[in-house]
Amino acid sequence: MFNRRLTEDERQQWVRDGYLIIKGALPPQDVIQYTQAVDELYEQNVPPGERTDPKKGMGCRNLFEHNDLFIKLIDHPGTFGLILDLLGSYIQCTVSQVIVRGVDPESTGYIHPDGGEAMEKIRVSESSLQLQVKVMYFLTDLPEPDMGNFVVFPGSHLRPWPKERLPLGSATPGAAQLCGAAGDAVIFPHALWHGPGKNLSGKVRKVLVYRYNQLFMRPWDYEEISPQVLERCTPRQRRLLGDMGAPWRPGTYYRRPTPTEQESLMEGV
Ligand SMILES: O=C(O)CCC(=O)C(=O)O
Repeated sequence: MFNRRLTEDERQQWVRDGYLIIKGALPPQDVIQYTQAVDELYEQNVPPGERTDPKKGMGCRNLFEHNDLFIKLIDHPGTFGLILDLLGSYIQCTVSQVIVRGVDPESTGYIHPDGGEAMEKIRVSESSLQLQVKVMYFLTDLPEPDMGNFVVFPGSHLRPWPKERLPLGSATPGAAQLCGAAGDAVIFPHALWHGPGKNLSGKVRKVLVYRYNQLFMRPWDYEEISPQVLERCTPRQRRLLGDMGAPWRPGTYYRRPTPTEQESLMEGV
């Protein structure tokens, strides 16, 4: 089922640069459907008079409540095999987010590692599973820089985060603005210095961001997923949203809930 697994070259690139670009992670049909779903959210969140203003961005989280398409993306065949290769299978999907980034010529960007005050000081070694991995799906073609591209500092996942040197931006030496096409995805760990670049393109840039963590970490977007959403999920998706299939007991999020459940949910890998 999961048609993309990490190749040896990709593993080496991940260790060295700290990110991977997955060309065509979403097929064209999916790009159309997800763009429509994002546009619907934009209409719900942005007042009619402001929708034609390319400066008007939007952020929206916990997408599962809004549209079942966003549930499907939890274990999308174009990326989920890679998530399992990088994190192992004791994981939870802890963020689902739309970011529509408006035109913003003055922006210096917002470069950061993920996870907040404590997690930004933690870096895993090259032989470790990751603590967290994010997948950003481009829904907009980004053929050149300064279109609101995602900015990364290759190799920065191996270095301490230099808080005292802030702000870093897309013009800072070492920064790389990632170009690509709608449907491509970038996968990156929490420790990589990253953020949005300037958008001078005259139009908004749309992405979807899904974050996966080890099961023993807390979700970011929600405390618990609603029963209404869980009802609409497959067993694997429910498990990936933290439903362990049994009431909580000590150790629930540290060990497999039953001897066979974990393996059966990852079948087809
Ligand atoms: O919108 C962007 O390009 C940046 C998103 C980001 O920094 C994040 O998801 O952590």
